[in-house]
Amino acid sequence: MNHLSTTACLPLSTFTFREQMAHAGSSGEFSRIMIQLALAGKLIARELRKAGFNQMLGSTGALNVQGEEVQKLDERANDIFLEVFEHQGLVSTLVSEEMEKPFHIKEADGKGKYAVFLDPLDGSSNTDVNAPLGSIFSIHRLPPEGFSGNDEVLRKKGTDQVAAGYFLYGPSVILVYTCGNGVFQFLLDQNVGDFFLTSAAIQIPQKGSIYSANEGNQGKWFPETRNFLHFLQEVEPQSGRPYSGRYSGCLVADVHRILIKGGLYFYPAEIKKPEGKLRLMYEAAPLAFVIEQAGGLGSSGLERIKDVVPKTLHQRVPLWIGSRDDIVLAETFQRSASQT
Ligand code: AHM
Ligand code: MG
Repeated sequence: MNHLSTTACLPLSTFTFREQMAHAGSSGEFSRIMIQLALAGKLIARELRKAGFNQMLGSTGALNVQGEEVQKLDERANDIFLEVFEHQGLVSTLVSEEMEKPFHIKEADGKGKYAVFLDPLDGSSNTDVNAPLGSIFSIHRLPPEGFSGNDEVLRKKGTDQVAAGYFLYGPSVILVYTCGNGVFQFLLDQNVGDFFLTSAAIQIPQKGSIYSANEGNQGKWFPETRNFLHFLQEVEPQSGRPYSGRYSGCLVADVHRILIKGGLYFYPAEIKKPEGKLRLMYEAAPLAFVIEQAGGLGSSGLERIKDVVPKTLHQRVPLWIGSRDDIVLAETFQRSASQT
């Protein structure tokens, strides 16, 4: 990994314009989208910092489109993303975990070339306990006629993503993203109010020694998944086992750890929920894009995540993501069952 310090003084805006201008005929539109996303990240980080003072912790009492409890901060984070793109004409459509239907921005009619998919606040069960949170985004190009109300133009494979990334709200706020030419990390300088490039061309270790999964669900898993977990826990120092378990309840935080340290995260298929828990278009596919760009793999256990064709916008998928060797091994266990 190429470690840069913030003294290199490369703010996100300068970086994205410079990158985009390297492409002939570029309009700068994509850089402007990244800057609006960064603005949303900064505003959400501010909300999280003061939530304890503003009665913004806890649930709204409502359920979202997924049937899950909506936290007040889920709703606020979703509103912030809408506010930074509304009236801009930059992005045509926003699809979010918190909204049943795509949100169409009328100012973009006839010019907005992009749709943005969002998990506005990932890991929101962590809000009440001051544990890490994230936001995930994925950008797709729309056909020239734009979004006409038919979901079909939005149901694109992960391989069609133009860019994807996440914000991680931890002890510091970071932005990690890829446009398909490597993975870049930016750190928010709270005093200056800007994101600065801190790492370029991030590479995930080829093999790790950490697994991240909700082991409390073992009884719901298929036997091959339990067997795999037990394999990772066996003591065999020459093959680097046992692995250490690390699980925060925030996908972004756990996958970021895996990106930097190696190993794998998995949220597998369950016997009663073979589709898994995580959402394809705004959780699994964007993180798979980042991890693949860093040299790792993202899999459903049987298929590359980026090749899964969405049937619905809020589709779920089992997710196995991380270091190349670890995911190849996990797939071997998953396939062993499909062959019996
Ligand atoms: P969310 O986007 O509604 O927060 O749900 C996704 C989260 C992930 O961040 C996390 O890895 C997982 O769900 C935790 O689920 P569980 O509590 O079942 O372990
Ligand atoms: Mg999430």
